[in-house]
Amino acid sequence: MRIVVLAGGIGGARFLLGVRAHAKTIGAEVTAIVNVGDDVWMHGLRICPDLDSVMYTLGDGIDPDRQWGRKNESWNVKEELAAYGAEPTWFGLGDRDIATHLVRSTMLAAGEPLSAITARLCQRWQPGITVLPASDDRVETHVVIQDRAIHFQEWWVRHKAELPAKRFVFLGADSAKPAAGVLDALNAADVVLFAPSNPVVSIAPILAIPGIKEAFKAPVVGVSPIIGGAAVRGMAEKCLSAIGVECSAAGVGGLYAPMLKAWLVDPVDAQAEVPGVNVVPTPLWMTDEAATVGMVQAALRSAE
Ligand code: GDP
Ligand code: FO1
Ligand code: CA
Repeated sequence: MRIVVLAGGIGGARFLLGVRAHAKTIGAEVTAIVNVGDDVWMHGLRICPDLDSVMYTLGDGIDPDRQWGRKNESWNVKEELAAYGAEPTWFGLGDRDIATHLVRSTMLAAGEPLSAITARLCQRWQPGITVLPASDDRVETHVVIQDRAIHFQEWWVRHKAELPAKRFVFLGADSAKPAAGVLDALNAADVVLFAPSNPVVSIAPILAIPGIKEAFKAPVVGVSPIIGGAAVRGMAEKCLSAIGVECSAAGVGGLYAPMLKAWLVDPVDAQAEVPGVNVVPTPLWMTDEAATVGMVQAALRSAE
């Protein structure tokens, strides 16, 4: 069996731990198609937060408290940059993490595509699944605030999502192509899962790349990141309100409805209705790997 998962950072990575565990027991192959909309240049380095969250989480290198960057991190370079007054000072690159960005940026400068670079980085982290960027082209999420647009990281990290967002723009998406391997994975898939990732800034930028949605031939099952009208963590409420979608399991399911065969919601949202979609209540708290495996099993059952 071949399972393809669309994923963002933390929610995507934690879901993939469960997908990988279940795939091992049934002998399935897993490919993750990961959002690149958060990617950014900082201090001359290319940072890919969602790819790195997936890679570090599955490779047991993620910081368990922050849930981004490396565990056992030190911050000497950050302090030295601050001593030079080098902007941006609001974005923290840890010393260990910087090694990843150096390898990536050097390979980009040599003309390598992000998909090949990610495969190279994964040789070290051995995630046990195939990790693909959604695109090898530059696709970047920018946030339209009052009178201008700023990079998603500036909105989220610098301004802590406190500047009201009018809309989100995926710069470059229109002319971007799916990364090497993405369409092949979708064409060969037996099932496509949407991780419980942020629908607006993690899943939408993947779906905005022409050719990806069109390549869904297998049944698609989505998992709600919203439980009881709230995001489990992160900024989904603010993102959904910016695009005028109710922050609820039904609201997010409605966004994906034309693509979905089934939509997993937590039992507290059992009443949610998504026209034309089989709504499946099942516990959606990824408290540990076993709980997440239960979600994956329910998702695979509802694809049948
Ligand atoms: P990011 O890129 O690091 O923001 O991570 P994602 O976009 O992949 O995931 C963020 C989403 O994960 C948030 O909207 C959360 O609501 C969701 N999430 C986090 N933990 C859980 C959980 O245990 N269960 C469910 N259903 N969603 C979760
Ligand atoms: N998040 C923060 O809140 N502050 C930071 O300084 C920060 C640095 C950072 C560096 C590398 C990386 O891969 C992620 C980093 N993040 C940081 C997380 C990231 O900004 C966002 O949480 C994600 O892009 C949302 O998915
Ligand atoms: Ca993200």
